Amino acid sequence: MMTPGKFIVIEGLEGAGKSSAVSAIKTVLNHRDIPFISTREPGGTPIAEALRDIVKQGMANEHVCDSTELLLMYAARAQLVETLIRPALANGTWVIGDRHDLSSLAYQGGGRELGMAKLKAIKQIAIGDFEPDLTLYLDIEPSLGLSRARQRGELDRIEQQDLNFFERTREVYLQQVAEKESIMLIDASQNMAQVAASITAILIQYVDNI
Ligand code: T5A
Repeated sequence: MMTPGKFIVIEGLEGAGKSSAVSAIKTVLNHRDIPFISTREPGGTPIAEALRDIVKQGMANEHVCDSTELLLMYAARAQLVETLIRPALANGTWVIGDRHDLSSLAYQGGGRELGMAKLKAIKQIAIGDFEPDLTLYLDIEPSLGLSRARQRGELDRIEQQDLNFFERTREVYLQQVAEKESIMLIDASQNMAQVAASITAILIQYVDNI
């Protein structure tokens, strides 16, 4: 029987450096000849990318309600998991995810203060017990992350929230790190080379221990 692939997820606040982290993971998998695809959330399929546009930009003259935002995130995730991630893993292909369910727990559960009970119930409906095999959480002070994101370009709808929103979001990330062994914390305030080296070391150890 085919050995299933692994689902590796990168998480963190805006400007944490997720794009460079994904590159570091790809380098390790390429060196080991491990087949992989990479994806992002919200997004990753045509339907999920259309939902991403609404989530990121909103619509002129209409406010996106918090519960609408939550449901759009899970609609996009359900589509991505069912049509892309599960089939790839079943086929022995690894999947690198730029964000996954932990983002909803942190941003909608923490940032938007919708609470964990609601989040857990919606997750069950959307993707059941599906979980990443390994999550690398890039931890950064919100003010530093946002200043990096600002240098990169204009801030989108969610990035324009106040600092308290991102403090609440980070708090949930840190709670989840404390609760789950499958989430590894990386200090994302280090320079890019140091962050990449930390990620590479964790991933090599993970691959070697399978
Ligand atoms: N969201 C998403 C939810 O609310 N709920 C959910 O369930 C999901 C899935 C997604 C938005 O949706 C929200 C979260 C987000 O607000 P996005 O465009 O995917 O939108 O946003 P981000 O994932 O946050 O993307 P960013 O590009 O902002 O963050 P990255 O990818 O972490 O940052 P990156 O790598 O592009 O780096 C940003 C800048 O910082 C520099 C880079 O060169 C770049 O210019 N940088 C560093 N500079 C110095 N030192 C380092 N170590 C650096 N690392 C990066």
